[in-house]
Amino acid sequence: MLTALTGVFGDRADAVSVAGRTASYEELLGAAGTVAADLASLGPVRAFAVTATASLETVAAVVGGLLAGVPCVPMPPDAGPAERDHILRDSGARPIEVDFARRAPAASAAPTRPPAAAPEDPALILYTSGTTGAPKGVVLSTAAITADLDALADAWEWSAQDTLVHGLPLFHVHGLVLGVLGALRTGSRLVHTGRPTPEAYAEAAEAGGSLYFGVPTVWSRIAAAPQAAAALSRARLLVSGSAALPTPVFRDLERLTGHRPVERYGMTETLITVSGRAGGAVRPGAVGTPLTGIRTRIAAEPGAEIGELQLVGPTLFSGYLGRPEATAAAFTEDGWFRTGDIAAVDGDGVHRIVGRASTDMIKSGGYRIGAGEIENALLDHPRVREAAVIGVPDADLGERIVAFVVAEGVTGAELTEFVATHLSVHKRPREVRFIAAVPRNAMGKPQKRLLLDGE
Ligand code: MCA
Ligand code: AMP
Repeated sequence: MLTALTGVFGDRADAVSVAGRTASYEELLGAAGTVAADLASLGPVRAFAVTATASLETVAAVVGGLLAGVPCVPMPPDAGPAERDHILRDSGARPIEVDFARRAPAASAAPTRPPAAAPEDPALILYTSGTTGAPKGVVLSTAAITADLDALADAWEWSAQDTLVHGLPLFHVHGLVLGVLGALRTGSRLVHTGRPTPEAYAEAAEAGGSLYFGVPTVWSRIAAAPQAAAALSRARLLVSGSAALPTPVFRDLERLTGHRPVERYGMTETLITVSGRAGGAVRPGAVGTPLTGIRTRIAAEPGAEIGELQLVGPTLFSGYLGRPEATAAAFTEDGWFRTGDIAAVDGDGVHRIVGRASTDMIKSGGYRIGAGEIENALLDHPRVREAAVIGVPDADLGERIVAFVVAEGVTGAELTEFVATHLSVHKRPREVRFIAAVPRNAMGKPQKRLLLDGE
């Protein structure tokens, strides 16, 4: 997995830089070895958890888990107590703290032999929201991760000559799998900017950044900061993903940076499966063609050209942790993964994502947020009788979370704060609207599409 750390790419003092702190591979491997030794001393553990701040400590923890063959559960640093408890209880993971500077005594240092784990063993367990209920643990094997990173290296001509720049959270596929493990696998230098601001991305370009990752919100903020955007003209490749890149943002980036950004599509459960290619034709609104090893199909009604995107390939997850029924339900009878995304394939095989099957899955700022999880948090408030949550189109965030509630004696601000004490901060509603009743059909099922009627 960690080609770079085996020394193939040599060492350099500035191999990995996160939020202003820099380490060589040797220093990273030292800290990761200490984590691996600590994990070994715990005896058999199912998994371990780290609070995944944007830091060298998080990188060391994840690499340490790979060395020890113990799966890592990266937890959102802003998770409220309820979400944190759920993740720890559901995964059975042991929380650990990492001190980057500490070194294990030589006797207990991590073994230098290859990790005990087989490629099919779990490497990461990432918690992600479904349409209802609490987040589920997506189990990702080393084999799936390496298959994906190698396919992406191929698609993007990503190599040890690159300096990867991004500032994305380290508890999701985008920032962690692509943004950290991808750099280690290809041997490219990594500059994590702490936060993905236009100024930080521009500064990194002046310091040699060549490959840039961002969610559409990040790219739209860069497009609105022409000076910062101009600095990115020195880059080799700009890549957007996690949500749809609006065409006006694509056009603005092209005008300001001289680059046509490459879009790619993926999910926590499948990793990245479809992408544009470096040096290939790229068009706005399209996510490219399947990566090496991935097969896709559109499950369309007879005569229709759009339908659910389904896929198979070596990058798929091993299952939802401890939920065989949910895992089975995610696949068709003939074994294809049901993405829940509605797509079309153009004549040249280029895929376009045109929507999602369920209104209950919200994408805000690139974060995937289940409406049901927020509704449950709101319903825990003693003053709330009914709650319905939807994503409303938003120029900056793609969608913003809006909660419709039936409640008396409580303010919208209090309810927003209440959600933040339960769940991650980014799951707070941006707006709370008070209504007399949630519209329902004859069966009592909420009719969310009616919530915005009459506005
Ligand atoms: C946010 N704020 C709020 C509320 N929400 N305040 C009051 N009420 C609210 N409801 C606060 C924030 O805490 C922040 O405060 C300030 O408002 C600005 O927030 P925001 O606009 O959200 O900006 P941001 O904090 O800068 O976040 C934008 C972001 C972020 C950086 C684009 O959304 C982000 O990091 N997204 C990346 C998500 C991601 O990596 N997804 C990948 C999933 P303060 O300034 O005090 O902090 S993996 C995936 O999807 C796959 C596999 C794939 O395809 O990649
Ligand atoms: P997550 O599991 O957080 O990675 O979210 C996966 C979802 O993000 C997918 O099911 C899509 O709905 C959405 N997504 C990811 N990349 C793109 C993209 N390039 N265009 C449109 N939607 C995307």
